[in-house]
Amino acid sequence: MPGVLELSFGQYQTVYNSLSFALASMLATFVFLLVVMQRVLPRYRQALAVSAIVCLIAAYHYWRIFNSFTDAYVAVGDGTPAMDGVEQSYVLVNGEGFNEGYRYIDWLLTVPLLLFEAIAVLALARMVRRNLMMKLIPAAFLMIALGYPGEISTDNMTRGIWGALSSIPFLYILYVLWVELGKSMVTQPEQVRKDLNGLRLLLLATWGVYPIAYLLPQLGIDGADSFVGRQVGYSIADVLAKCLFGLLIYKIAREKSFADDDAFAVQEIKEAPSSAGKTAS
Ligand code: RET
Repeated sequence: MPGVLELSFGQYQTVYNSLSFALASMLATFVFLLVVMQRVLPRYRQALAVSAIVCLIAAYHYWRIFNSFTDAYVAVGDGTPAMDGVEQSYVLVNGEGFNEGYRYIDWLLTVPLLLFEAIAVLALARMVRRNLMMKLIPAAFLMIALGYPGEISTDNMTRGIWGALSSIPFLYILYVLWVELGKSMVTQPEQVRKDLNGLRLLLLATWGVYPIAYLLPQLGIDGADSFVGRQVGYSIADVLAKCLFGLLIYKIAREKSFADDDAFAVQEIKEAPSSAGKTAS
């Protein structure tokens, strides 16, 4: 818990809007994925279903985080901000702390599912898939469980130690995705290979934001600034890692469906003449 923290009006609004933006994005992506589910072959629908579930779980948690935030902070001063020249600010009410736990529970559920959907969309042989999941899922659990004690600590040393421990499974996940998944990519059609590469880059770029946001206090950014930075950083990274990632999974599933089944491709192109079937839309 960040202790007694005072947020300026602008800082309060920034966190409020980031959480609200993330909640809206998760809900919209959830609906979108459900609607387009029929536009890929049945064998790829599981990946889309998992992606939709990830967005729903996240929407629920963002709703809880949002409420926890608005309950935890109360306005002090009665003037409207900037109108009477006195900045209104928000303080954390004692005893009603902002609960960072929702975020970690969300990750505990969604990170393994995200890894599952990335593997599922490849439609690899059962043993290869099993092998990858057996490595990735325990590592994802460890990464998040080890990060949490540091997240709720106000002591930089404690934060650093748990952060370093959590980074070990994090690096292992990146290694498995890069090296082991790379081997499976060789057998994929050309366009799918390109998209998968994009997926891995997106994963690296967005997953990299989490440890950086976590490290803000260590980087000399303290108190309210670090709290706001973390909330904004985690929210944006979550939207990219869940929503954008889900949309890319859909694109890959659609391309693979076209590549696997000519009749399905022809049927889909007839139904969607503007897309001309060259780029999956
Ligand atoms: C922590 C603690 C500090 C060290 C590291 C971390 C990594 C977190 C990651 C979270 C990814 C979450 C995703 C959620 C989307 O659903 C726990 C912040 C390495 C990589 C992808």
